[in-house]
Amino acid sequence: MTEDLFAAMRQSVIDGDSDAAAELATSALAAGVDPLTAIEDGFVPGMHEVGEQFRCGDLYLPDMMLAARAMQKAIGILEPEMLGRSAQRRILGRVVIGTAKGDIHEIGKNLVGLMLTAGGFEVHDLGVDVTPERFVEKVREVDANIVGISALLTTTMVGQRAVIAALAEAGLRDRVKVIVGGAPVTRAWANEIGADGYGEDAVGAVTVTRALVDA
Ligand code: B1M
Repeated sequence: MTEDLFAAMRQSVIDGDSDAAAELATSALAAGVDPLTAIEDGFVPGMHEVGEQFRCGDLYLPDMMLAARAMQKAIGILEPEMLGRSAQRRILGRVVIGTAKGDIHEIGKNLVGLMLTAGGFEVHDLGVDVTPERFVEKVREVDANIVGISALLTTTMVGQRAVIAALAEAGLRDRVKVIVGGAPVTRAWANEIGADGYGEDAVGAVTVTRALVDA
């Protein structure tokens, strides 16, 4: 039963069918499916398939955009339930998060931000295509102790290194923990650029962030 639901979710993303994705997200909530499981096991595999077909030239940019829209519609419906489950008592830390300069992929970053919020962190989302200077400015403004940088392109991963360098230059590096993630990002890359943590997925990002602030 749940397997059929997940298969339909996957297909709705591949088809770029926002209405179907929304209906399936609503059905999942009604059936008591955990919203994060619905995203990770239902909708995300559809995105991976779309990415693979794009790589092979079987799908084009507009198809990828429609798929992203369907996925975002579904997440929008699941989001309140995810946040509602976290009756958090105290703020564990203040996070500034964004996608690296030159990169407009936001779904994974949004999911990480959502899970951090649900996990008890105060999250300041700078959006996509964020310059190192903007990260620095926001860290100062909100007195953040965690910086999260997402990158989905091999060409924009260097932007993560640039943010770390900018934080050091601004004299803020000792005050903040930096976590990085995104499809092409690895633990080895995180170590190479001097990040404090690496999140393979949204749950991993919360685990590593909690560990970094001793929560
Ligand atoms: Co783009 N794209 N895209 N794309 N896109 C990829 C990334 C690609 C792998 C597709 C492919 O070729 N197979 C490829 C990159 C190749 C590479 O660099 N090696 C690619 C390309 C080439 C491009 C363009 C260059 C295409 C073009 O214009 N010719 C272009 C670049 C635009 C730019 O950024 N300047 C482009 C554009 C787009 C769209 C705008 C159409 C759309 C994004 C829409 C949006 O975000 N609003 C899009 C999409 C949807 C994808 C794929 C299909 C899906 C990405 C996604 O949302 N995944 C993607 C293929 C793929 O990844 N398999 C692809 C679902 C999401 C939940 O997973 O983002 O991995 P993900 O996030 C995960 C983890 O990575 C981790 O946790 C998340 C949740 O589990 N994580 C973190 C992410 N950030 C983290 C931060 C952390 C910790 C963990 O700490 C801070």
